[in-house]
Amino acid sequence: MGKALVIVDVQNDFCEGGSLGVDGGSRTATDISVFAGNNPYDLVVATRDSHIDPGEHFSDEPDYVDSWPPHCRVGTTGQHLHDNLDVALDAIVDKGFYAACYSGFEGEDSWGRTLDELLKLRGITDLDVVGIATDYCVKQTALDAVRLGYSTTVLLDLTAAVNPNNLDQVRADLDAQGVTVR
Ligand code: VGL
Repeated sequence: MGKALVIVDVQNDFCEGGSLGVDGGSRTATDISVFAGNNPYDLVVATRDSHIDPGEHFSDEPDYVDSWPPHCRVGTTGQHLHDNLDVALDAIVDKGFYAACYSGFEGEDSWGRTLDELLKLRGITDLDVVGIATDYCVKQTALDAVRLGYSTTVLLDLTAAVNPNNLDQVRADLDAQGVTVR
């Protein structure tokens, strides 16, 4: 068995000062870095939201559920990983060039390998999922992971939510599908 750390969307636009900044985003980046320094994994992968023209995912009047202010545009610093994320990454997976993509499993690395392919190549069976946002991309990545057969844990203290009021529901949804929440 192998165990991977999947770091979801710890990007400038999702941290304080970004176009879709989430409270606690930059602190989460720091905390993940400390955690990763103290806890060895067989593989460490970061995902990035990477938009070119994601259609109705962007809106001038966003509802913050299905539509959002423009964020993480390819070629802008908003799309870059946050400076506080100081982790040796084995791979980066980009998602969402032309459509909304909440799950890291919908992305590919620069060789065109999906996250699932990358994990299988390295014999990974277990995943810890951390990052931003708890109630969107972290949740969807973890749900896809269990669907694909990975033993999956979300480390809640190493996540930041768009809407902290969603957290009870997120816990319930993850728990119902067999994701461990710690
Ligand atoms: C995300 C809202 C819109 C996320 C991405 O990374 O959780 N949230 N796009």
